Order: sequence, then structure tokens, then C-alpha cells
Amino acid sequence: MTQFSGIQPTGLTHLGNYLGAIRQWAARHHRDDLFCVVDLHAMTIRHNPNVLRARAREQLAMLIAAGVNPDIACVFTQSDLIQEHAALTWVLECVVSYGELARMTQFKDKAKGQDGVRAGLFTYPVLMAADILLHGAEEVPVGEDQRQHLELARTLAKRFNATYGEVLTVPRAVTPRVAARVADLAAPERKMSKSSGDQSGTVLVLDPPELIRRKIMRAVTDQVGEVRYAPESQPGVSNLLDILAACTNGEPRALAEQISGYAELKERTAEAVIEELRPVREGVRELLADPAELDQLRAHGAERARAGCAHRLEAVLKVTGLR
Ligand code: AQP
Repeated sequence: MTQFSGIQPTGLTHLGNYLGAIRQWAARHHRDDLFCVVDLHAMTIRHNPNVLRARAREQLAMLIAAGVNPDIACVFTQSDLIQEHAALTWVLECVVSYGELARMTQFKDKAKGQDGVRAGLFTYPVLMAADILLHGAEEVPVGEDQRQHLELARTLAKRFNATYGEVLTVPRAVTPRVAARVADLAAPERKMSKSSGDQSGTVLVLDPPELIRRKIMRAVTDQVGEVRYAPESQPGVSNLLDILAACTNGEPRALAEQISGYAELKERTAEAVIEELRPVREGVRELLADPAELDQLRAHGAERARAGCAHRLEAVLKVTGLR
């Protein structure tokens, strides 16, 4: 069962990325699963080249520090395989329809009110489909926000196979039991996000403990005054319960029964998050301090990923008449 997933270096990695995605990858990976930093995706919005390079490195270190073992899974940076990913993207752009891309809600949200929206932002779900399909992934562990893009990848795989012959594996999304959609602590109606302007409700994986505590102690709750797991009517409190449950391997409803007030909920959540992220922060620091070792791990992951996908890309080029 091959797994593939990726993370974009569009900003600083937050608790939602960690609980919704990275931690799942670390907890359950097998030989030749693939996890990568999707730096090509980060060019879909305005970016600074030096910042992009530095963030991509930091994220690669984070995947390893979080527990994705580079001797077992392939851990790499997407642009190391730019020719392979770009080649399949073009083929799939000739499989997808304009209308399908125009329906993507993430594009609509990100393009709203922006000038000079890049065509890459519009076609990015095709690049994501190519990432997944190139490596023959059967499972894609992601947070809830990526479901629509995953559906598109499934549609394109099926359409490609029906048109040209059975070459591509049809993948499926796997979301975590809790914390599949971590909300912004300051505005629990929206998801925690790298690109939200106001960072006060976003816990970053590399935030120092005191800052994590401050952000969680200031989390927006409600006037109900009762700790209950009710995502619709008490989104702020339920979000904290989800985070606490994810970090302690518990159940949000059972935890709600054990906690008497909002102050206790926040204190326990802050403690659990600080302890969960501490080893990751320390591991990232150590890996970034040894650039040669990180380069070597990255090159090794890319080499294995390239070798694993070559036959599939060749088959795609053949059945579509390009070879
Ligand atoms: N709030 C979240 N809760 C749970 N999972 C989340 N993910 C993102 N936000 C949450 C999951 O993290 C993985 C990597 O995400 P990405 O780099 O593809 O970015 P994204 O999904 O577009 O969301 P971000 O991190 O907030 O970035 P921006 O602001 O650039 O859009 C994915 O598996 C995602 O589901």
C-alpha cells in the first residue's frame, strides 16, 4: 500500500499541518512510501526565492525530525524531480477540463480580491494530482481541506485509464481520526492556515514554548461556560478538545467530561502541545546545523523516488502517443 503526501513551503509550518498531516506520516510509514516538500506549489503565489529555498529546507528537516524515517520512506523535495512532475502535469492538463478547475473552492478562496492571479494557482490541483499519480500512491494522508483536490486526482486517474489504458493507480484520501481540520485559535470558524494575515491564532511548530502557551491561553472560546464537545455550537472549545485529544491520544468527548473549566482546558492543551512539539523543534535545529547531512538525505530520497516512478512515466508517454 504505497502512501504519498506533501507539504507546501508557502509559509511557516503550523499545528494544523503537523496534526492533520505530518504526524500521521510519521506514525505510519512503510518502505518506499513517499513524503515530500512540494516547493513547486509554493510558486503559485508571490514568493521570495531565498525565503522559499530556506523554508523548503526547514520543512524537509521537520519531516525527518517529526519521525518520518528517511531510511524507510523516500523523503525528498519535489523540484528534485521537476522533469518527471512537470511532464505528468502537462499530460494531465490535457485530461482535466477548465470547468473542473474553476470549481475548486481553494482556488476561489485564494484568488478572491487578488490582482495578477497566477495561472499556476488555477492549475495547481493538476500538479498535485500528478505528484500523487506519478508515484502510484494508493493512499494519500491529508487534512480535511485537501479532500476536493484528492477527488480530482481520482477523477483524472480514472479518466486517463478509460481513455488510454490502465496505467495509473486510483488513490484515496486518508484523514486522521481527530484534528483533521484544526481551526484558527483566534477565529475558530476558519482553519488554521499558513497564509492567514493574522498569526495570533496560529501555533507554529517552531514557536518557543512560552509563545505557544500565550497563544493557547488567549484562544477564543464562548459564553456558554461549559466544556462540551460540540463543534457546531462551541467551535473554539471543541477545537481545543480536538488538539488536546490528538496530542494525548485521547477522545475529545471523554476529555470534555474530565475537565471542569476553560482555564483548565487551555492549560492542559498548552502543556500537551508544548510537549508534543518539543522534540520536533530540537530535531529541526540539529538537522539544520548539519547541512551536508541534510543534503545527503535529500539526494538519497530523490534518487529512490526517481527510480520508483520512471517506468510509470514511461508507460504514460507511451500510451498517449508521445513515445
Ligand atoms: N488547519 C489544518 N488542519 C489539519 N490539517 C491541515 N492541513 C493544512 N491545514 C490544516 C494539512 O497539512 C498538509 C499540508 O498542507 P499544505 O502545505 O498543502 O497547505 P494547505 O492545505 O493549503 O494549508 P495551509 O498549510 O494553511 O497553507 P496555505 O495557507 O498556503 O493554504 C495537508 O495535508 C493539509 O490537508
